[in-house]
Amino acid sequence: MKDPGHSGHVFREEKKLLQVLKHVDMVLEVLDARLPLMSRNVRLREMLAAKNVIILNKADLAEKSITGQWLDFFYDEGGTVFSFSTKNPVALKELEKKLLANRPRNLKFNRPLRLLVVGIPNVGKSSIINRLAGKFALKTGARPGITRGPQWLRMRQGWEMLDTPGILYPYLRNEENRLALTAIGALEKGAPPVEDVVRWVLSRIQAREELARRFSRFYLKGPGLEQNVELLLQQVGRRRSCLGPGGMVDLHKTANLILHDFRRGALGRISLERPEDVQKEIAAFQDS
Ligand SMILES: Nc1nc2c(ncn2[C@@H]2O[C@H](COP(=O)(O)OP(=O)(O)OP(=O)(O)O)[C@@H](O)[C@H]2O)c(=O)[nH]1
Ligand SMILES: [Mg+2]
Repeated sequence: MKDPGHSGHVFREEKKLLQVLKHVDMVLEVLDARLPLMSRNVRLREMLAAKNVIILNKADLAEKSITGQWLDFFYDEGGTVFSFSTKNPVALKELEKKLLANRPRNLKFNRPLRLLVVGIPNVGKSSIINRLAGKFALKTGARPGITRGPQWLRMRQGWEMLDTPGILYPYLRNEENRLALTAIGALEKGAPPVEDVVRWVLSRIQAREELARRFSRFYLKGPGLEQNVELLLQQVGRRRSCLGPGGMVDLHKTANLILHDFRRGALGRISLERPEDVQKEIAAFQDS
């Protein structure tokens, strides 16, 4: 299958964004709080930089302390950044206040604030607008590609917001990026096999003792700290009766179960990226 990152569709959508950019006051770049760097479309950020505000959404699914570290990370880069969760009513009031505080100073009297919302698929762009609008005006869903075209919507605060379809980075060649983006539901067409996606999520969980313990407690009802991802998959499959012919563990079924639980937050808050890991990778790269 053709790599979704290469489709002409991406470039057409980017062009449309550039056309509206001059008519908006602020751009809300929505990232997934569990995966802020890999869920960032660098091309979009560069195109829209001047008016950019970053929102780390789905903060209810990410580890609080790590989200705090990411806020510092983006702040240190000189950006305006907030964390948010559509599940948290308090966060809504705070976001409204912060957006107002960041509006351009030269906004003409009586002209409504105009905001453009961008990001990769499934990070919650339409859900954030619905929350700000106080109604379910836009279709949302737990898969990428729900929003089909740009759509303006008037908010109860008088603002005008433009929802846009999710746009992936067009050169998505790095296999780890593809696994990670599939894990958070941003990539579907041409996605890697679910077993590999779950192996990747498990490798992230296994790398951190507290997450590994929590995972084992959830599935295996014990403190078992199985280090081998394949054995762990087998154990979960057996424990959850994901079995195929001859009583063999059905890996596909097991992986789907784990991915579903991860995405709905049943495994607890899990941040898949940490600033310290990224900094270590950069240091290793520079040493090599
Ligand atoms: N747990 C949690 N789920 C969220 C949050 N925000 C959105 N979601 C869910 O994430 C899924 C995607 O939300 P959408 O608003 O459709 O995402 P989108 O970015 O508009 O996606 P596209 O239109 O496909 O690009 C939906 O199932 C939402 O209910 C959040 O803060 N926390
Ligand atoms: Mg949408």
